[in-house]
Amino acid sequence: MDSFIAMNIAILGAGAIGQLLAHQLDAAGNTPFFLVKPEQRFLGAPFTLQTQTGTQARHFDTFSLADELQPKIDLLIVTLKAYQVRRALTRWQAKLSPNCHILLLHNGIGTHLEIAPILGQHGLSLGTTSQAALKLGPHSIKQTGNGTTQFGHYAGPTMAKELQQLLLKALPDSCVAEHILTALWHKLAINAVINPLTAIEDIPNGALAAEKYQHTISAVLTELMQVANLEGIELDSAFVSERVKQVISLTADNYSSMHQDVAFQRPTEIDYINGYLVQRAHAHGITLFYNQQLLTKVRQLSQH
Ligand code: KPL
Repeated sequence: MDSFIAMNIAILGAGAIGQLLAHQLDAAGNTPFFLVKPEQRFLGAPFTLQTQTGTQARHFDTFSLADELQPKIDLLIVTLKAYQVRRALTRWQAKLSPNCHILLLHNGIGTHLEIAPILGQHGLSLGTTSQAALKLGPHSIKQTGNGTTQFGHYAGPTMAKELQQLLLKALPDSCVAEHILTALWHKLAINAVINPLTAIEDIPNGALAAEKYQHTISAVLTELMQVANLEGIELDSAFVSERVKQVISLTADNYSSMHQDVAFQRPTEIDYINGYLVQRAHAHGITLFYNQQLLTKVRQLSQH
């Protein structure tokens, strides 16, 4: 018998990435369910995923806090925005069995520190993905880009081998990262440059290749390298700069998630991106001129 079938996976956050993972897990033979707010409970038509090869429709159960949670969850994948994680996990915590493993997967860093007081006996893994999907409706998404996914252990009991293998099977180009924080910092560098600058300048990602942005980009990255160093995270500065350039060119026509958040007047993830850098810098007794400037400007934009 396939050992994958016995594992129950829940996804907290039925956004574009949460739904994409649900479809991918389902295709790998393990149908997850969603934990949602009562108004998002969905008993009707299936969830649909559009890819380059066609559209697929799948049924996923949805549970809200008022429901009895059957069966127990072995792995909870949290795909909420960073600023929603602590509050949502605090609400759901009483419904989770102590050996439910938690995997956080979002842009930015910092939630692993925020949830430490409520973690109890749960094992915690962190992850990062460059897969891309767009929400077309509440239960309908379009895959807009292929990408890689990395996840790795952070605290408490480690993720069960069966769960790891299931994720590796389900998620394209995925791997277990030995140093997951280093992987998160690599993604942080990309987001710390592209997200605020595209939001502030009101431009698509590709416009950041212009000469006039190069000084700011390199200053933001120099500050990031300085904080990483103080935090004991080893990054190769040439590699990081090259990777940022590459992502600007690979996603040239896209509008970053922060650009869209500002455009649609939604909260942004700035506090977990440049804000995280500024906060960690303060903890080490230094201030960051460029990252602080981006943080201030984006906060101002999202207030308007
Ligand atoms: O992760 C992204 C985002 O928009 O949040 C990038 C990689 C910058 C792509 O737009």
